[in-house]
Amino acid sequence: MAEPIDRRTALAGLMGGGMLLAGCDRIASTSAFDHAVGGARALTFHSQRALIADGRLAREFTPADISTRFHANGSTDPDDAIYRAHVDSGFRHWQLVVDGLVHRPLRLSLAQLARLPQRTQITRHDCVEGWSAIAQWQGVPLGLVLAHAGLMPDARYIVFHCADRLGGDVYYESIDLVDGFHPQTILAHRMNGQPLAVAHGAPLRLRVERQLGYKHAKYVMRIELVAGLDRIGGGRGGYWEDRRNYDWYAGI
Ligand SMILES: Nc1nc2c(c(=O)[nH]1)N[C@H]1C(S)=C(S)[C@@H](COP(=O)(O)O)O[C@H]1N2
Ligand SMILES: [Mo]
Repeated sequence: MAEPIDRRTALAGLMGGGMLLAGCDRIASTSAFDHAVGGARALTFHSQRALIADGRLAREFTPADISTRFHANGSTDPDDAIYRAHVDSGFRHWQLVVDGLVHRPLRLSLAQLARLPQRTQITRHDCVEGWSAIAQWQGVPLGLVLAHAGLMPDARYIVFHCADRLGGDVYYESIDLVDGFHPQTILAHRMNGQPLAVAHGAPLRLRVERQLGYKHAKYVMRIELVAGLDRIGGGRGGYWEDRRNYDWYAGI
């Protein structure tokens, strides 16, 4: 698909003011303008590219397809003291941190996340260990949160820092902006109509439906926007990528 706006056109549009924007894709040009003026809904060039780069959707299922059992895998009950305190207080004081290469670092409570526009989807989770299960997930499109935070031009990757450790190392994962702004990429806080259980990543987990299970970070505490992944964890973009050489892009 041809890009509706390229960097040169966008820059020309910005320098020339509103007039030159008339011929451009509406969302892209508005976003470029917002970005240039530091507007509250700024999307960067990268994120515009992400929005249009690959819109393919993962398959969605019907309520009748939902699995009666959904295995919980990896960490299922983190023992981190701060996390335990959040469990004990029903996550009332928990806040998601969004920081790094953003114009407006955010701290969002569960209540605030629940008040943002929601997406609900019934999808199949595929683990490399050889099992799959279908569930309904509800959450906030990650792209919305990113747009609120306003990405800086250098932001290329989204890192999810988790509350749990496996074998001594903190679990983390990362995705690029293409998947970050994909409509089915959500920060899920409900599963099958219930608040997310601890075993499945309470209070908040990533659903990135076009990739394998290990990319779906549970217990997300902090989302960090970075220019590169080399200085995060072992430098390969995720816990299993570092440990077992799993692919960073785990497309299904
Ligand atoms: N924080 C964290 N996220 C994680 C894991 C983990 O151990 N810790 N395991 C991953 C793997 S390998 C899979 S298959 C899924 C399992 O999600 P589930 O427990 O809801 O089935 O979470 C992924 N995300
Ligand atoms: Mo997995």
